[in-house]
Amino acid sequence: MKDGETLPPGQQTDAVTEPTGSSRDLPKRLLDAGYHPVLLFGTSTSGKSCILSSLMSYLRTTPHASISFGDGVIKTDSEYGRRQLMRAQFLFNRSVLEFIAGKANDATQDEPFYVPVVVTPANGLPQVKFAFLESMGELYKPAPKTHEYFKAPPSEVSDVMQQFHQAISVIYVAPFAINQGYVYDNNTPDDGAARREADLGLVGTIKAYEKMRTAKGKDHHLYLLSKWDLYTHEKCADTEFYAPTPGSIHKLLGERFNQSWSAYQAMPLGVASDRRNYMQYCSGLIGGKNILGVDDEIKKIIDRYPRTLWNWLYQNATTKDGVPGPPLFHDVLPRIPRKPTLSERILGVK
Ligand SMILES: Nc1nc2c(ncn2[C@@H]2O[C@H](COP(=O)(O)OP(=O)(O)OP(=O)(O)O)[C@@H](O)[C@H]2O)c(=O)[nH]1
Ligand SMILES: [Mg+2]
Repeated sequence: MKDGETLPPGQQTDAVTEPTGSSRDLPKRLLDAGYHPVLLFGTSTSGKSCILSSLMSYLRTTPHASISFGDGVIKTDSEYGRRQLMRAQFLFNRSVLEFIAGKANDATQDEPFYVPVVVTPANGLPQVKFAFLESMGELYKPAPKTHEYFKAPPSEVSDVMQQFHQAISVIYVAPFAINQGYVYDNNTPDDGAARREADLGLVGTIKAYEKMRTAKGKDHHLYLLSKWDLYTHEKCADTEFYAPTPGSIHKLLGERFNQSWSAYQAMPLGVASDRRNYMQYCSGLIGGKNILGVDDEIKKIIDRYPRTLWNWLYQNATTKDGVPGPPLFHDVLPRIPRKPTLSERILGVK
């Protein structure tokens, strides 16, 4: 290792493992400082970190809004807190800059943490603060040997679910394919066992949310079909890439993520039931760790994804008395699930 270089969090040799209970005051700190928590869930390699990097990269490489690190939210009076801060800064600075330079994130390790960011739109819309949960997918893997089949969420998640009484946004990440790179071909399902695990993992998350979330009424939910470029074999100019019909997404989700997609649509959300959306997402044309360079025209098409997701997040964070705030960008918003028509169900047509 060169002088001055830091190892990625998790590979730090002096890292001391402390009980995750040290996160206990985080919900209050986030509330007091006016943050909107964004919880991302999904098993390993579902694409969570790349989604975060693509969101932050987008604002850092375009003039629509500035994004800065939210200082002062993470308490640093313990080794645990200092590690949390360092990992959040590492993601915001190094991982995002590497992503912009064409390198995808490494697998996330250790305990979950939040990345506090402040988004200031250039056009005079209100500033909004977000705290993005970053965690390793291993935590959401089913635990078939336990009587409940799923592990309890880590305290960094359960504390926010139980003690944060304002709105949160929850994103359930279902990867179109698990294996990295362009491995999918139409005839051979690429990685059925891993996908079943990803599907069941999301069921566990949905059940945990139902059981422990204390303020469901204000929350917003998004079921996200990630790595969408693998579906269209990186053909981004194809309408199926940038504007697939609801029928095709419903069909895919029904086939590939039947259990979690069903559980998602059946979640008893009460007054928040219309705040349940879904969309496909592409963080970039990524093969392994390499993000392929694209021309300006394709970049604009791919950028629709972070724009749409930012729209959704920004509106969620600025919703007042059930009325969504203004969109950051005038792009399409994620859709509300609807029942496929008879012809879609029978023929799979769009
Ligand atoms: N083609 C393509 N590949 C993607 C995309 N997003 C992620 N990948 C691939 O999937 C791998 C894993 O993505 P991550 O974002 O690190 O997955 P994660 O959910 O954070 O995984 P853990 O940190 O292990 O929980 C990446 O290294 C990429 O190779 C995408 O939008 N398109
Ligand atoms: Mg990750």
